[in-house]
Amino acid sequence: MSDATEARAADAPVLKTAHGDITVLTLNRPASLNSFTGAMHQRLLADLNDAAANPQVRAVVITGSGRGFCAGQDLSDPDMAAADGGAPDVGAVVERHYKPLAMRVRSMPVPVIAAVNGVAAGAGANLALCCDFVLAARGASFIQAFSKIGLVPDCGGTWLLPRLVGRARALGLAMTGDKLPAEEAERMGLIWRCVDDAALMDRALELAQKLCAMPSHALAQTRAALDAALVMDFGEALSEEARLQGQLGRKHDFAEGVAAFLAKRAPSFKDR
Ligand code: T3D
Repeated sequence: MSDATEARAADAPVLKTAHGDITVLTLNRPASLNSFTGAMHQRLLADLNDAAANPQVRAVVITGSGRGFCAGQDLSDPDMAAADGGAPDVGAVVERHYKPLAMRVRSMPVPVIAAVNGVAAGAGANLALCCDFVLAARGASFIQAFSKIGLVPDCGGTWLLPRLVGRARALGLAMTGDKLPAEEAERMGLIWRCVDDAALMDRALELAQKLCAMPSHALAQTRAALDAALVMDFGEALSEEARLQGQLGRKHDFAEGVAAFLAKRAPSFKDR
């Protein structure tokens, strides 16, 4: 696998490295546990948009530098303060930054893996939960920190939490703001897997590599179908499955998957 780190200042808010077909985006404000500033938002969204538009990219990994994954909003970022010095318009910040970010992650044409290397708090926790897979180091933790500062979960938290772990646990996590260790997060089904700290990036890249060899378009449609089915009745979900299979069945990747199976060879998928 060839690695290439894009030339950026060492203190750029997001670092970008290509590992073959995988783009690794590293949140890079370690002194404040990679909390979000306006500049970090802009860079991350631009990098995700670039990855989405680049047909060479078949998986994205998001991780953090230093001991944290992301501590959510940088509570001291002057960019987030009200221009007139009054109370900040937190809703506008969420609308301007967190909603586009969450929507972007959830609509990527390729799988997105969060490699959670340390604490993930507030919108940082929910950014991870927006991803298709959350792999967390054993030493990592998840905190719905919002209640401690008088807010509700954002960056998709209100939608994601009850769907991932049920209402009782979602409410417990959101109301207490307690720290949830990665192993417990795995046990309750909040995340995909907890791995040894030192193995985190290797495991994340292995998973990404496996996904790179799979039919990206069908994987993205699988995500969309599962999300859509949550608000459908059984019959509607069956109809949606038929509609999607109708589309996918006409694509290159289906013909290639079947041909490869019959020829007992590895498939070469390319649809986006
Ligand atoms: O505009 C809007 O606000 C809308 C958007 C809202 C979305 C949100 O994400 S709201 C939730 C914001 N996040 C938080 O409330 C989490 C705040 N951080 C913490 O509670 C703790 O830092 C942690 C539990 C995450 C980790 O604790 P610990 O003891 O391991 O580390 P620490 O010492 O608290 O933090 C290390 C440094 O990072 C420290 O700076 P220092 O003292 O070494 O100079 C700390 O101030 C800084 N830091 C951590 N989180 C943030 C932060 N600085 C700014 N903003 C942060 N969110």
